[in-house]
Amino acid sequence: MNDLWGSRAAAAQKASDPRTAWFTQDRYAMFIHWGLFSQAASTWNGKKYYGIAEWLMHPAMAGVSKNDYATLANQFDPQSFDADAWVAFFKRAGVKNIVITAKHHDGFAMFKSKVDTFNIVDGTPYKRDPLKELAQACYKAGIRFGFYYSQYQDWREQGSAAVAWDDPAQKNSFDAYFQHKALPQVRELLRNYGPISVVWFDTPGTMGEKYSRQLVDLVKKYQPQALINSRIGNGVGDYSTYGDNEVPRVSPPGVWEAVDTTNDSWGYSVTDYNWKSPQELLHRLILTTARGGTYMINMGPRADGSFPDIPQAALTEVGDWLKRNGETIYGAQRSPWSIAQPWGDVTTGQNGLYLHVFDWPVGGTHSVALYGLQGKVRSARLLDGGASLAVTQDGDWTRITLPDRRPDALVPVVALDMDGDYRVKDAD
Ligand code: H79
Repeated sequence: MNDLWGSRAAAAQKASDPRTAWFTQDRYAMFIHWGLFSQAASTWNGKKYYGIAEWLMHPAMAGVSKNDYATLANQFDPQSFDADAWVAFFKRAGVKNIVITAKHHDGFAMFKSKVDTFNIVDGTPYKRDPLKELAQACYKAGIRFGFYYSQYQDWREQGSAAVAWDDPAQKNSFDAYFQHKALPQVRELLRNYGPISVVWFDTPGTMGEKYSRQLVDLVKKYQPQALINSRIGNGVGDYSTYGDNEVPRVSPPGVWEAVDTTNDSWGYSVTDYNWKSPQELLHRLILTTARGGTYMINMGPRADGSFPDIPQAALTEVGDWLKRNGETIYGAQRSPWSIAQPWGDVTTGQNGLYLHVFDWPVGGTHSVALYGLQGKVRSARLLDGGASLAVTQDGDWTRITLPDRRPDALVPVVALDMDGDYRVKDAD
């Protein structure tokens, strides 16, 4: 899916690129899907739709024409948007980087654009540029700022969400759209919003390599430190993005990220209540770190600029856990085992291993076991609270005895103090 394997090989070769150091260090980012689709929120003419809200125009959802869809802009007026409040939430959640939709497939720019009036400043009653305010607030607070730009699909230019670029009904050819809108808008974003952490492209479709390269050249010219994800297409990105909502089961090589939703939609939806629990979100952050990746969790703000309560509370709980246990994620490395353990998962820190116990043993001997660890474990303790724990190393098995009572944490962590030898028998 989404040019995965080809670009992963490209990124693997660049694993030592020093520009990616912060990305693999920080581990945790927030994705923000916000646009005209947030206004519709998966409804149209009083009818509810069940799918990813930002795809409402597609015939498989409401099948809204581009002229009807454009009327959403007349009401788009996010009076509750407060960049500093958003950033305070990012801090509280413990993310180090954010990526926000500057333009999604619907073609609407959430920033001031001189090349197309279909943008939030020129086309809505709001008349402000929220990306400018957000970029500045992030910069002040030391949160990295990146943007999403749908470089291939642009349903406004394509005339419909279902029509391919080579259809004779097109107003524009792909090349014309790319030269008159995509490139100049990405240039605007690269020039007017301060330092950019990540330029996040999506669904390259059949876009040729010359287009991918033009985008790379543009990013290199204005923001040489910015990282580009693999969905630019044609294997020219700096790191690999897995499929939507995919956390790989086996550790992949190279620099990569998993992108996940808090419910089942990216954009705000009034029909989707399938929220992941705080524990499930934390498990997926840990599983991603344990496989060596960076985790980006999505939030879909309401059209008015406020965040829905349930995911906000859930991500705040994860942030509270990170305040006490952050060393197991930030700056941590992948597990010496390339897959998860039966009881949880492992990350590697400065002085040893962190065992994240998802399933606290009930009954029998309260222990977790590791197979094949070669190095010596000097001691074991609960990371939060510090209680020391008994360890035995007998042949291929290392066993840590846990307290009978599960510590009161979203995920309890056992820290193993070791001498730097993390080799594992029969593991890569
Ligand atoms: O921005 C988010 C998604 O909108 C975007 N990628 C993430 C980060 C994305 N682009 N393409 N896809 C997701 C694939 C979408 C497939 C589907 Fe559908 C959309 C399945 C259900 C709705 C279109 C409509 C195809 C089938 C029905």
